[in-house]
Amino acid sequence: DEAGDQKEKLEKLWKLMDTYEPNDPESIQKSFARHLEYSLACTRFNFTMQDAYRAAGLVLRDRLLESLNDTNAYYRKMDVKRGYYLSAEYLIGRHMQNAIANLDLEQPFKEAFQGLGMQLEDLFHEEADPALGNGGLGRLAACFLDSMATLSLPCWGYGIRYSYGMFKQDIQNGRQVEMPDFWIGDGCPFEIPRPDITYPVRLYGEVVEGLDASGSWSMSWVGGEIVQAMAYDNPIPGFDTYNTNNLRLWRACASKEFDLDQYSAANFTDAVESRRKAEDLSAVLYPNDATYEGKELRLRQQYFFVSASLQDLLREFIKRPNYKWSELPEKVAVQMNDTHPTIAVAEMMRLLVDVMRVHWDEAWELTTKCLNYTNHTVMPEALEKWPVEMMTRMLPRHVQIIGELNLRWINALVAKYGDGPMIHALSIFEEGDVKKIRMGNLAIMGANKVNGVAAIHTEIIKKETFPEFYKYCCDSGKPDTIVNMTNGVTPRRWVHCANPALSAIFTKYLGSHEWLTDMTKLKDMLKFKEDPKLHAEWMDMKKTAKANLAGFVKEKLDLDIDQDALIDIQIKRIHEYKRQLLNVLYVIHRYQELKKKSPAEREKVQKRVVLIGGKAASAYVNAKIIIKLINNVGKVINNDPDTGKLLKIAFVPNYCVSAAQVMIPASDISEHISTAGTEASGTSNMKFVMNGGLIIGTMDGANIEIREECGEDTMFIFGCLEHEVAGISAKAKSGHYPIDSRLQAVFQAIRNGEFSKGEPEAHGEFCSLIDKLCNTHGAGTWEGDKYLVVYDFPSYVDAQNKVDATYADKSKWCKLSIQAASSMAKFSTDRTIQAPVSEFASTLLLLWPRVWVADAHD
Ligand code: B1N
Repeated sequence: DEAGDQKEKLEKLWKLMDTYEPNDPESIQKSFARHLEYSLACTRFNFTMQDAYRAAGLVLRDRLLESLNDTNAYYRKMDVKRGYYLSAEYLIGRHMQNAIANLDLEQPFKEAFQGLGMQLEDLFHEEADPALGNGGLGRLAACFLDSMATLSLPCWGYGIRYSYGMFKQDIQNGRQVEMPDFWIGDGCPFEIPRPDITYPVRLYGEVVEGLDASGSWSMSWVGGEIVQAMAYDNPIPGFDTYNTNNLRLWRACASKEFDLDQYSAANFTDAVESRRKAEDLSAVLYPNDATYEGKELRLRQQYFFVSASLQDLLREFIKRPNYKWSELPEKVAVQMNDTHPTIAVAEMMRLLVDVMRVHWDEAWELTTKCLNYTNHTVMPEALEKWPVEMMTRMLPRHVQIIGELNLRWINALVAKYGDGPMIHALSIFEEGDVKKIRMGNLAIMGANKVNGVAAIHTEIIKKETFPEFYKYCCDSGKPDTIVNMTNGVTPRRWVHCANPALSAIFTKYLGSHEWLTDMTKLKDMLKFKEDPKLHAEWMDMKKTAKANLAGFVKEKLDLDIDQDALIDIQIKRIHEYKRQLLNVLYVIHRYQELKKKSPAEREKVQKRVVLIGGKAASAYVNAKIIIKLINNVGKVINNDPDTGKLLKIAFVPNYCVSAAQVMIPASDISEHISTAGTEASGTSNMKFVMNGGLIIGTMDGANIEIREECGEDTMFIFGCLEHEVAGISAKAKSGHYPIDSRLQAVFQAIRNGEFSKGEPEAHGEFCSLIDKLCNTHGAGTWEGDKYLVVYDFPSYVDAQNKVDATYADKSKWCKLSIQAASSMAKFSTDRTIQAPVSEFASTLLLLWPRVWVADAHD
């Protein structure tokens, strides 16, 4: 009989597939040769390094597919609760080195390629750096994926497969020039296109009311246009576990159900053009960090990936035999990464009520139990608000749903507080000339938990960002709706891969690599912190990292850096609140001090190399001027024969994840100098300290907690405190505070044109920057020293002096470095991810035991 016949054939196939790809060096070499020839159509005798990288990528992909498939089958079999991370950004960085490490294939891969006359590192460099994110928010998402896989948690990431990632930054004549980043180039060997997994996503159109097929009254959203979301899967292997999770990214494709009428001869090219336009949806990542542009395409992107992801996860839920909607919160937890995916609140309601026919009240209960929201910034300009007019055109049904939700919400609030300020603050709608939908308010209303990303940030959320919501939570007996989840970073990428020499030291002294999955083990390093043998190895490790950095800087900038100098690094997005300006003003001051000294005295000054890197949003004028200033200051200082050997400053172009992996290990000191209360957390601060770098910084974001963990002596703190900022600003408005005489001298040099010789345009720009700081910029529009650069300058100079003085004692510095790096357990994303699992498992995920999943498919 036919069925029996089919079963027999399948069993044959299963038998054939019964073995996994072997991982000895020779088998890896064989797989490599096979992929070169049969997947890439090269010959074994003629291929480029790029081909070799691709073939090696496919060798890894085979292995990743095995564990991905087994893991999926296992999760299904165990009917686990699943977590879904919804993020518009994933700054994943290169896959290859990380995948090799996490799959525990470092040794055989090394041997395999050495045996073929190739260095693995050379292959790593062939990989384009996937930059599907702007900065900390996107990188956090990527670190979370690594930790969720490593902890064997059944959690997937969902996002957008942008064809163009974060732009490439070129520096021409000292200015930023943006170049498109077509990272996808000839295809990424790690991703798995899934043409069979697509969902329709509707945009525009209208809502019609009426009786449906079953005779009940309902709303249906019809017309408009349909874009198809096609899945691209990116396997995310865990470290020291067989589990491999998935990052599913959606690409927009024209609808397959095209309208035949449109394809009449006259309209043919128009019709093709409209299909092409649909595909633009996932073309490009918006390059703004901590601000947003109210662009319609951006809202389309957000809805597109949210709708596809929720359709996908609900499909997985209803695949389960005898599913009941009431079980949804036991099986599904969704984390919204900032306001970008918060249309999920309305989309979940639409899918449950309109499509799945769940009763409104139950749907709302399920939605609010499943969704959670992370806030990442207190900058008011980053909390998204969409014009009601725009959203009504694009998502008419969602605006109806939001209207209904808001009505109920407001009614409940009026009953509690009467009509008044609470209502105005908490309404989803903002009144005004242009009526708007506040996505932050939609998120807090729809979320089970709301979290900030560092202790100070969470307190600011309660006091300043959403104070009325916090009051409402407290009055309703649920103050713990707003919780803190201090950020982290993954030690696999940021210590083990970025700094193999340091990883080897830890493993050697601790006797195992367990610290890579349990960073509390590093505490045992503290007993060696005075050990001269360790000191020697530690300094060697820094030397190796500095040599790598020197090679990198030579290649990018043709600049020689003295490896005995103190390496001082600031790498992050260029933003006024992050105060790269404060850094460069200090460097000018340091230069002036050096110039004043006699040659003999100069020799006593600590040598320093200051490296600054980061991208400016393309429309951010002041940030771009700051980049130009850094470059111009570098040109003068680095070429001055009096000081060139003692002080260097350079702007490192195109800062990205792979650049970070080279730069961070080499730093002695790094700058985390935002105005108190402005940087929600920061995460590079954690990476630097894990690599034995010390911090000069303000009492802001995660700096505060790092200092708590590592000890006050390991951090050079300066600047006013968060609670002092308002008072200082208020005073400044009625008469500026005095400007430190050293800073006056710096301003004078800038005004004299020392850093803009023959460049009148740059001169004007530099002067406008510092005029603003001195509060003489535009009467009546006081912005002045908004980020307290002038105010904090003197204490910053003091802190820098202390850095030099401390660095002079090499063994003291080394001890502090060991002490700090060994105290960073709190800042592993493993801790961030695990915290909610044990604290409130019902809202996030069930911890899944680490298992071997070979028998997953029955
Ligand atoms: O998120 C990071 C934090 O460590 C940083 O302090 C914080 O600045 C960063 C709109 C953002 N906040 N907001 C953004 C990014 C893109 C965008 O379009 C806002 N990024 C942060 C991780 O918590």
